[in-house]
Formats: sequence, structure tokens, C-alpha cells
Amino acid sequence: MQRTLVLIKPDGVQRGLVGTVLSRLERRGLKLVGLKMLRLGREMAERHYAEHRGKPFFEGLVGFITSGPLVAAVFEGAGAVAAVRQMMGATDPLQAAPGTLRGDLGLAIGRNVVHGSATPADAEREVALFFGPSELVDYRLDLEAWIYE
Ligand code: D4T
Repeated sequence: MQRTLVLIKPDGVQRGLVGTVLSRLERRGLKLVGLKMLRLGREMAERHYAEHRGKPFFEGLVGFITSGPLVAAVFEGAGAVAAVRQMMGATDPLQAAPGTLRGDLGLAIGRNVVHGSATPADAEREVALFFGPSELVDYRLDLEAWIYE
């Protein structure tokens, strides 16, 4: 079973989109196994976006991601990394297909509402950056038992 990191970025939190994003991922069938709200410090933001260091948008990106609280979530499921990327849509919301999170909820590349790990290797690194082992919960989704017991 694969795990992936999702961030609802400061613009998503400010705009009241936390519930919408989490709900859409849950409805796809992905299982929520970790969840927290936090504000990133500069050091952690630079680590998270290390691959973009030196690019023209790096300073703006770090400034934005540290500008307010964000929500970090870990979702689990078969093919979770690709499923979340597919549901987020293209990085630039103007290129993202309608029906995707960014295509439905955003307009600007610098304010694209969500982050999702790009590859399984990135996901492992990013989940470990944001969550300690004790903050990730192992449980079985058993809807029938929940409803009828
Ligand atoms: P994240 O990492 O936020 O999920 O976005 P992506 O994985 O889809 O895209 P990315 O790593 O290429 O970009 C990271 C982040 O930088 C912002 N950005 C990107 C920007 O402000 N201007 C740009 O030209 C690019 C390429 C948006 C997402």
C-alpha cells in the first residue's frame, strides 16, 4: 500500500478549501492516515522545495509557503501517489483540466492550492519530513462494521 503527502497550501487554508480538498480525496477512496495543521519555517520550506533552489520563483515560493498555516495530510491507497497527482491536475491551474482540484479551485501557478508528492520516492521523503512514525495511524477501513455494529 502506498502513502503520499498532501499539503493544502496557505491559499487553500485562507480560502476555506481544507474540507473540500480532503473530502474529494476521501471520496476517491484514499484513506487518511495522518493529519495536522502547521506553519512552515523557512528552513523546512527550503528543504521541502530543495529541488527548486536557484530557480527564479524559489524566493516567492518559499515566502508564500511560509506566509500562513497549511494543512498536511498523508493519504494511503493503491497507487496513491499517482491518484493524488491525477486529481490535483497540472501545476499551473490555467492548464489543469476542469474536474481536477487545481482546475476547479485555482487560477495562478503561485497560488495553486495543493501539493502532492510527485513520485513514490518523493512521497517517502516528504511524509518523513512532515510526520513522525507515531503520528501515522494504522487502521482498517471497514465501513460495514462501522455502520452495523
Ligand atoms: P507542488 O510541488 O507544489 O505540488 O507542485 P508541482 O509538483 O505540481 O510542481 P513543481 O514541483 O514544478 O512546482 C512547485 C511549486 O512551485 C510553484 N511554481 C512552479 C511557481 O510558482 N512558478 C513556476 O514557474 C513553477 C514551475 C508552484 C508549485
